[in-house]
Amino acid sequence: MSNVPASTDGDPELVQLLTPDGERVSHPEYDVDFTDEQLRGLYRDLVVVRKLDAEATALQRQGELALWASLLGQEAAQVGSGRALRDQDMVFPTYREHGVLYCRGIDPLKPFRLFRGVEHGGLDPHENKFNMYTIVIGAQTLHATGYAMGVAMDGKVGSDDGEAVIAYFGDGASSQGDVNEAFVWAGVFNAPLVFFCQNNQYAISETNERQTRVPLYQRAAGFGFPGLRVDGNDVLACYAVTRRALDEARHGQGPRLIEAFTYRMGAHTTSDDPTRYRIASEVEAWQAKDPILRLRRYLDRIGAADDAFFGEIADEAAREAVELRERVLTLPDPQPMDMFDHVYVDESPVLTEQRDEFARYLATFEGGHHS
Ligand SMILES: Cc1ncc(C[n+]2csc(CCOP(=O)(O)OP(=O)(O)O)c2C)c(N)n1
Ligand SMILES: [Mg+2]
Repeated sequence: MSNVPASTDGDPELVQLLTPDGERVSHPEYDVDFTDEQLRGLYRDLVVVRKLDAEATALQRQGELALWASLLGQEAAQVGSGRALRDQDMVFPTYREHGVLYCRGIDPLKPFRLFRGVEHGGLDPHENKFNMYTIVIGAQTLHATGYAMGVAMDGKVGSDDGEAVIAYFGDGASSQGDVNEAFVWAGVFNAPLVFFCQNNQYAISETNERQTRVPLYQRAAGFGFPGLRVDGNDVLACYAVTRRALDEARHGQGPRLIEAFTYRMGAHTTSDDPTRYRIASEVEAWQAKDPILRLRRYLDRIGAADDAFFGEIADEAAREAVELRERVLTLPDPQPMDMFDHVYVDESPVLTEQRDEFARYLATFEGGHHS
């Protein structure tokens, strides 16, 4: 028996603007008027990020990636929140935020360097205001808190041009000490930070019942800032609540917690087999709440898109996936000496010594024989 109220459609606690049937509903507090062009743009993002993600899973299955953490099912949470960011905002992702990365305008090839094992990070956090992927669960929430406190100390909050920070994490991460410490610090220092929890209902094989006795968004109250739960499969609602929370943070109103209630449709990563711990009917029930399907139904319903448009988007996504595949397969392997680069800004004498010694060692392999 679950102690956590299941989030269903019509749940008054759940912010929703688009039902699974593609019906637009209004919300007294959170509503946004989207133009047809914006709606088509969001649909395009959802389809492309899903397609690129499927390509990545295929590449891993073919031995071209060491690992992949799929975003399948979480496209709306990522695209909605990702498109709500303003240019000046800073992002701290986990290892699954490929959709946010895409919306940030970052080359989708970037995370593949990490998952192919040809680079340790492969991202300059300053270039697009998007930190490196973090695999240590919850650690990025503390990094984000420190960064956001710095933003406030630099006087960059308090106006429309203010900077806000968003930290992504999962339902499982909410049990980590790091996340709870981040809540304390962000709360008492009024940091301009949006905690964006994608509750995909699993921490590998562990369910929500093993993480919490209350809905996660309610935790925020204990730390002294507001929290809300949004339908994580509704791209419009995810956009609306994130936009508002970021704007409140940039104006100096402090942190907010958004719990995007969604479902991990795929495996935890390509190393996982979810059929070992969950039943098919549960997955099927969530297929009916698919984030892409509901937006497509809505676009159809209001006549904002036709079959030609849906076909074009599918073709475009397929083209992007083929291009990505080709680029992944031609990523250069690193040279052994590269491991000494970027260790320190100013190299230490000990490292120089090690570098020289390793170079001499490698030289003994010249000619292909090592005796
Ligand atoms: C500090 C730490 N402990 C354990 C792990 C192993 N681990 C990797 S993913 C994961 C579950 C995370 O679940 P959640 O926060 O819900 O994120 P999701 O994978 O569902 O997106 C765990 C325990 C880790 N990477 N780091
Ligand atoms: Mg999870």
